[in-house]
Amino acid sequence: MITTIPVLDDDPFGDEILTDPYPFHQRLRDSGPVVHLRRYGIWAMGRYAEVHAALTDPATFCSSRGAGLSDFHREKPWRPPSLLLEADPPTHTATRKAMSAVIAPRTVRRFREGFTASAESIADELVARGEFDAVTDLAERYPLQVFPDIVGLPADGRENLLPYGGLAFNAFGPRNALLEEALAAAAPVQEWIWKSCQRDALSPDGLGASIWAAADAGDITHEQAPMLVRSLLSAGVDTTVHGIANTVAALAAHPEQWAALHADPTLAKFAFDEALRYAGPVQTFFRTTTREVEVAGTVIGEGEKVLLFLAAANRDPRKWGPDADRLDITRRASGHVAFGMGIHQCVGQPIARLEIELVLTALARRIARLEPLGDPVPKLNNTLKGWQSVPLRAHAGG
Ligand code: OVM
Repeated sequence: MITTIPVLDDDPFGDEILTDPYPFHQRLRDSGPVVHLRRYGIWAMGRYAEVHAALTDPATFCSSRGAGLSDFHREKPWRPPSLLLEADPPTHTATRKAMSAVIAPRTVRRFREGFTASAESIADELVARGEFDAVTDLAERYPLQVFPDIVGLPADGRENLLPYGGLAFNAFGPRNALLEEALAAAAPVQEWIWKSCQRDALSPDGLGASIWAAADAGDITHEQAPMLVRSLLSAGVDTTVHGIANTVAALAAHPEQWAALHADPTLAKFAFDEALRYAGPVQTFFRTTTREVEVAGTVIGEGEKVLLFLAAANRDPRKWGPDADRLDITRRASGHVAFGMGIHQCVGQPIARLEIELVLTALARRIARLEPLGDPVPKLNNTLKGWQSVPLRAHAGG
């Protein structure tokens, strides 16, 4: 069978698509299961079936050549590659196992009390104020209040966490203005991050110290320990900030969905998964082919970059039905790929889920109606979809 390969000229890292990616996602999915993006000479997949299949076949779609556009076989990475995200088995296996043990559900359960207190005090304050910005007053504040403490980071310099995350996620894209701008101010940020990954910078009771203890136990090496702490700092802040902002923004834009959540705040868990399906922070990740592979009739050569559109897969009507573009907190959203899928699926998930469940519950209990006070302002990043500002008014309710 001869199939013609669909070719698109769009720039998925251009301002237009980053601002509103969903029309492009639909064109991508409808163009075919595998599409060539001429501008970058790469392949792209936007349908759930193929994205899921690629994520769960790491032997063919590898990560050690980078999870971004840059091929680590051809270009020097902007930082030493992550031992988790940018590694394949068998290297990945030991580091992943150690990190999963550090972030075990049993450990994360101990954070519930502290996270709840933080979430409730912020929610109380926002309700008392009435008007607030869901990004600066909530989504950026709460994770920064709880996460650095559980890692055991030094008190000074935490303002470097958001710029570092922004840089790390921009760095998966091309060297466009977004990445250049993030790199321009990066040196002191990177210095602080690396210093904070060392044993002597970390409090003795945090997740950072647990990673170092895993090195003492021989589960990982002492050279690997600071690199795994770096993974916590790279992936642990911006993701949850954007996840909270996107969830609150989506629910505020759908008053009937917020009303349903307020009526039954135990729906917070489901509402969050649905919001992640509907508007996930991490829009895309790359893989690189380790061999020639046929996908749905299209042959992709060895050493090719493949851009997986997680956010497009999460709205694929072939998977989610004709109303895939609709936010519906009663939907069974499990199976979405906002956290990825397979061996690289987000290892920090228990922390992220706990954070957002508790903050959303605190808000849902107190706020009957969330009134948008103007258009949200998008925040552009080569990988993360989110907002710079989401002005809201909270209407208290019993
Ligand atoms: C890492 C990492 C993992 C996931 C996402 C990410 C910046 C980084 O291990 O450093 O984004």
